[in-house]
Amino acid sequence: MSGSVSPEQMRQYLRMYLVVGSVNCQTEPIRVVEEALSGGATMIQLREKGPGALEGEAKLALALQLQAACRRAGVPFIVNDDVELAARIGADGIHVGQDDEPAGSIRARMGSCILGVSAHTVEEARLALAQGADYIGVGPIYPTASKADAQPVQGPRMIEKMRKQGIQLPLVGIGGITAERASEVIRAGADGVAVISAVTQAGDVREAVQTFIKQVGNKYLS
Ligand code: TZP
Ligand code: MG
Repeated sequence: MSGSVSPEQMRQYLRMYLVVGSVNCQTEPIRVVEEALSGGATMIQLREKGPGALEGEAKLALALQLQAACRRAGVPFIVNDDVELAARIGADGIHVGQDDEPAGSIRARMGSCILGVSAHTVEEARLALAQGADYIGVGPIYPTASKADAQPVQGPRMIEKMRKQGIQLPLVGIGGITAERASEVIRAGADGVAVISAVTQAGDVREAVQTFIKQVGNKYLS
């Protein structure tokens, strides 16, 4: 069982997926998110992790602020890992890794929300599908400084391999993706790119998002 979002809609949401936490931002996260939304970001994930990450009420307040901006823009708001927070605020979705609560139990708990799962192998991708994932995140595709405990770099070939082996789930690449590398990730079979630093560290966030969107293109509408 997957969520209420069709695979076609899910692929659209994945095109320019901004993953963001206060730790990644040089300015207020809400400013980064507002600018990214004005540039056309298609989905936003709050990933509040790492040294200095907000907790408790401060994290809740940030989540509510970002969620409100996403609602105004009509863009889904996803929470990383924290199922309690996602449930409490009625987030549009939740993204979990292999070491988090199993996707199947989240699906049972959260009903028809968007459920994303990180997958590093074809087997993990198949399991994610069986457990009701709406999309998988595959990475790190390239070296990244944004995730301390990242798995080994896979390159776009892992995406190619998953597609060749019959994984049809909506799929987003993540890890070290820049606008220059985005088309390579899409050519490998991804529906979109999930990005932290290339957007959050950009001098002009709106422009950075717009450049990504041009590179990703839209293979479904053309
Ligand atoms: N998962 C795999 S790589 C990564 C996550 C959360 C970090 C991506 O950040 P960046 O800055 O886009 O490389
Ligand atoms: Mg996790």
